[in-house]
Amino acid sequence: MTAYQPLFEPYRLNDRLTLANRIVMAPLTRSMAGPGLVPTRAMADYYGRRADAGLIVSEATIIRPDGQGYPDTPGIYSQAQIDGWKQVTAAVHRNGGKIFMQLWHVGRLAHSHFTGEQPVAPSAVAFEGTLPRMRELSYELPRELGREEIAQLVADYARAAENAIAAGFDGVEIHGANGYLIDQFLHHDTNHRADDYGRTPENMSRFALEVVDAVAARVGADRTAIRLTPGAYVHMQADARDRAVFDHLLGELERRELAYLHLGIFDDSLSFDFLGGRASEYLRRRYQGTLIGVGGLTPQTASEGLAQGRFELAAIGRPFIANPDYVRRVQQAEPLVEYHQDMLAELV
Ligand code: FNR
Ligand code: 8K6
Repeated sequence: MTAYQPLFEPYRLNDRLTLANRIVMAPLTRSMAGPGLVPTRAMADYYGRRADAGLIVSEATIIRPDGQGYPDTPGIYSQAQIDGWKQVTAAVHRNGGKIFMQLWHVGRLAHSHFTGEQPVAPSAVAFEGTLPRMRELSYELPRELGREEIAQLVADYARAAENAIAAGFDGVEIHGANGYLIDQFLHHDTNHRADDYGRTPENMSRFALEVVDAVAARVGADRTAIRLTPGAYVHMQADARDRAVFDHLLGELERRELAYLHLGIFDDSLSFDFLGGRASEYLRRRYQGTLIGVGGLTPQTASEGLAQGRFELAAIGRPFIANPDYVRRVQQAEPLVEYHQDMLAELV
């Protein structure tokens, strides 16, 4: 028996996928890929150790070279990367787990230091600031994407999804959160376009939905998921008009019967006036499909959220870095090791 029973009930995502419990390992960038941005043996071991989570979402993985904004983040566009990821998915499956790949393009948060090119974005609006841990580098002014380039990006997301399935993943999560490329289309701060990708909720949702539809057409809606940050709280400024964009987008997403919708936020105790409360509450009101809650959850608050129907699955980020055996510790009501950012230096 456990004090946190709701976390340990199996969950049927859809006809294809059933998860052993409600605990999701959140996507966590670790910047540990090898040369060529190829996943390593150490990464396979790291994910394999955490396979008792009901679902693992991989660290954000770039769909093509110009999507890179941090050092040594893995990719999914070369054969060597696909082969590297095969070791990871094999380790997770061998230990009885399931794993989705998070598909990433950072848009204006890319840097020529990594890519050799000017970053691309919906609009030519720079993020004010310096790169994390690389203070000598300021973010650059991005170039506005042309329409053919947008179509190419959509195709590149679909190709990346296909590569992820070839590498043995159980599905893909499109990274539409935290101020990266897709999120840049969804907020007025970063989307100043005058064409049919800008100005109105329908237009501003268009890129996200085109990516979702292209990925779902390639790998199946039941293996396609998306992560969203309706309250712009990181890498951009909130604008009350963004609410209408998410209202529209969520209605469209619900009709598509995806594997799940995942909130992207560091702290879900934050309240957003223009969303009428917490980001998770806003999503729940607008979306009746499977929702993953996240953001400072403890075993206690995660269990309560599940029991109250505020979300169906609970994602755990930093505690999973500090506790490879998070699931076992919670099940046995053992104390957890506290996360510290120095733990990012090593894959344990
Ligand atoms: C993150 N987070 C994150 N989110 C995401 O969508 N893709 C990613 O690659 C990363 N990378 C990442 C790295 C590190 C070091 C941290 C701490 C966080 C956010 C993460 O998935 C999660 O939403 C937050 O950490 C909040 O959950 P916890 O940590 O409070 O359980
Ligand atoms: C050895 C170097 C490891 C560096 C990796 C860190 C990169 C983490 C990027 C994830 C996103 C972070 C966003 C910052 C959020 C602030 C929250 C309020």
